[in-house]
Amino acid sequence: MRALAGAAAGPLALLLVAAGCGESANAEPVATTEVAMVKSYRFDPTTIEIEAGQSVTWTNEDNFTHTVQVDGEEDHKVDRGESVSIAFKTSGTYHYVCTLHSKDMEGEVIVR
Ligand SMILES: [Cu+2]
Repeated sequence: MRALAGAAAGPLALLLVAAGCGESANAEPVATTEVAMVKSYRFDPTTIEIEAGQSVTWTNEDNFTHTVQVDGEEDHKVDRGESVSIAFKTSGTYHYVCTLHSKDMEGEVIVR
């Protein structure tokens, strides 16, 4: 029974595993300048891609206050329902965190 199921489901199972990887752990960069802080304690999307000179706006849709701190920059507090915009002038990969929940909330801005 196990061998039969394995033979039939083999190729399909591989496809499902590949699709699952793309959506979760290795988050593909999303081309957008808008990031939401969604319930609970998450940046969505986690990794975004923009052009040099664009600004990214983070909007807090969660029920808690969060912050946005790009590595090496000042911290920006974002209360519920509020937002903050940060301009990225130079290309590079910028990691950022919410300093209140740095274990759970982090993301990346890739500037082309
Ligand atoms: Cu937070």
